[in-house]
Amino acid sequence: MNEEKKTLFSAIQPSGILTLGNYIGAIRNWKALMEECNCIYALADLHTLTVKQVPAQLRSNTYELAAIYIASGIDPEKCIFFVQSHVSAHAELTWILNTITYPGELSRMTQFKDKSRNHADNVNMGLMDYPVLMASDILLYNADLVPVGQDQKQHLEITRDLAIRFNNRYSDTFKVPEPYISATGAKIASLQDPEKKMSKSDPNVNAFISLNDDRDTIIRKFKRAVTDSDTEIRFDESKPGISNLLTIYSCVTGKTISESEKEFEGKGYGDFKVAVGEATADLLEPITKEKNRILSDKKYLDEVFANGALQADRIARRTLSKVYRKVGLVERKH
Ligand code: ATP
Ligand code: LTN
Repeated sequence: MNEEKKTLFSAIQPSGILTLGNYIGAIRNWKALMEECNCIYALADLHTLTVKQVPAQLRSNTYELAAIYIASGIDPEKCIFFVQSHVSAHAELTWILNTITYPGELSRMTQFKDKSRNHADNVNMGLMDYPVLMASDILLYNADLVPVGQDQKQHLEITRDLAIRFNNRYSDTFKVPEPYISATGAKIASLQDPEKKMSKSDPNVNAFISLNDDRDTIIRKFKRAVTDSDTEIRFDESKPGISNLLTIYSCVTGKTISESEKEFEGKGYGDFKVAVGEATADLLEPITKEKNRILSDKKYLDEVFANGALQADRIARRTLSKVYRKVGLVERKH
């Protein structure tokens, strides 16, 4: 690791096939940051267990997500790329941090409230403890920056609170991380309900673009996207559907919002929706192809995982030993 560069940590859950929202809000930024920072990226498989998973599906989703990352330009040679459950320090630090976390601050989290509602038959301790595991992920690596979407900002705040609380109680140990939320694409909305975020677990498949959708499906979903009854293609808070499509168009083409507005001046919603679909398909097609190629080589992915776990474990163990010492646990000598 280069000492002069900032350390950046992020993770994504292998809880299903990624959406365009995940790509724009997470992966794309991670790639851009790889040159500037020492990057550590994890597949947060332990987090996915907070809602019911089909075991075989979780395993295949984890490989699939790894292949998507690599196909999107996250080079495992240039960052530390690993599976969260391969580094046991994450679960171990969670236990210690749990002892300084109050139930009230966890039950207040928006994601906990939302997920408790959506998974009413399985409101488990893990779901409530989700932000503490996330704090452990980040604090083990002394990360300066954590790129996340807007929806994760609250979890970053609790991570900072826990770091400060621990440092105050036991002396300076953790670096207090900063969120890194990119200005555009921080929140891509659902195509069916532009007030909601685009989410891979949405029961309505027309609400999201999956990275596995083919060109025709992508275009069809954009054609069906919910918009208003106006005709003007203009970015405006009162026009969330069109504004979302403009954001997507600008993110996938690299054009600014005002360039995009100009391009479609005088054109109808129909033409615009097809153009957004075409541009999105142009971006995703080569990634999907490369992902399928990588996915057919499990041996390569297992090697990437083993190598990443080794590097991550070295850093995480060092932090965990320090924490164990600070809280008064007897050091294991051999
Ligand atoms: P789930 O639906 O299973 O809760 P999700 O689709 O919200 O999952 P996560 O795995 O929770 O995805 O998030 C992965 C990353 O993608 C996070 O950094 C998150 O902020 C970002 N992200 C998720 N959805 C969007 C979105 N609609 N727009 C922008 N970024 C997003
Ligand atoms: N909860 C995050 C995924 C995640 C994460 C992290 C993000 C797990 N651990 C640590 C940043 C840092 C989400 O994006 N849904």
